[in-house]
Amino acid sequence: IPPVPVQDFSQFGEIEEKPMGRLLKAGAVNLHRSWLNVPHVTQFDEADITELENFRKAMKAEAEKQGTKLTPLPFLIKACALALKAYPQFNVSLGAGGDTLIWKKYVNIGFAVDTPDGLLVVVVKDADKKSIYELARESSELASRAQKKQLKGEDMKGSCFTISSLGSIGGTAFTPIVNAPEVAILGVSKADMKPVWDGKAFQPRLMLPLSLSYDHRAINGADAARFTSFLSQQLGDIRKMLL
Ligand code: CAO
Repeated sequence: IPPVPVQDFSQFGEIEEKPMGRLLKAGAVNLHRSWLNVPHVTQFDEADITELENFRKAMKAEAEKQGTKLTPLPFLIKACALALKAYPQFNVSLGAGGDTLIWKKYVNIGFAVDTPDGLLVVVVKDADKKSIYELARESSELASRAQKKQLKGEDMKGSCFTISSLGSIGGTAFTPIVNAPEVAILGVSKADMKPVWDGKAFQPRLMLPLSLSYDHRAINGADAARFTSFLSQQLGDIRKMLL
């Protein structure tokens, strides 16, 4: 690829050149490799999380008694784990020659953690087999270890699918880069109250924006739309997560 021409910025004003940190450099290599190798498409959708948020708020005190903080993240992990079981074509990696698919029989969900040194992806193993409380406890423990630079190698390995949640910060949508060799990543933006037509009137509903980027070599657009619809249904009626 043609290189970006080097410029002397000091001719325009004062500058300071600093080395990139180790984490930032490693992230830059991974993201650039994925960007160049993976033909990306992003599918957008929304989930009505009005009931989920009511339930989550009602359970917060109880969760604290159990020693954990109940954020939307464990529900997202659970919904993604169920979606990977329902649509196993998202739980694959391309084989070395590019003409086979490796189907994974386990469901490990990674999620991005924003730390002062850069981005880290930590992994909740066997997420499909864990309760919401277990997912809450484990994900907050992993995120806190990431912040304190106390992660072990194992904590960052073996992810099948990644969640990048920017919902606590803001934004309406974004196009995350697939964490190759995975074939899909879910971007989550800030939930917002919106008027939703129920057939008779507009109702105020809390809508969560979802952005699913996927590797178009492994996944087709129709399956991506089915996957986000499924996620939207699970998050829209969390009773379905029990079935
Ligand atoms: N919409 C609205 N509010 C949201 C939300 C959403 N989608 N997601 C979280 N929030 C709110 C919650 O309501 C919560 O507050 P209360 O529990 O008091 O109601 C608060 O934000 C908690 O947010 P949190 O960030 O502490 O916890 P989390 O479990 O949602 O997220 C983590 C944890 C590690 C994912 C997050 O801290 C983080 O690092 N996100 C950044 C990831 C990132 O950088 N991605 C970019 C990667 S490049 O593709």
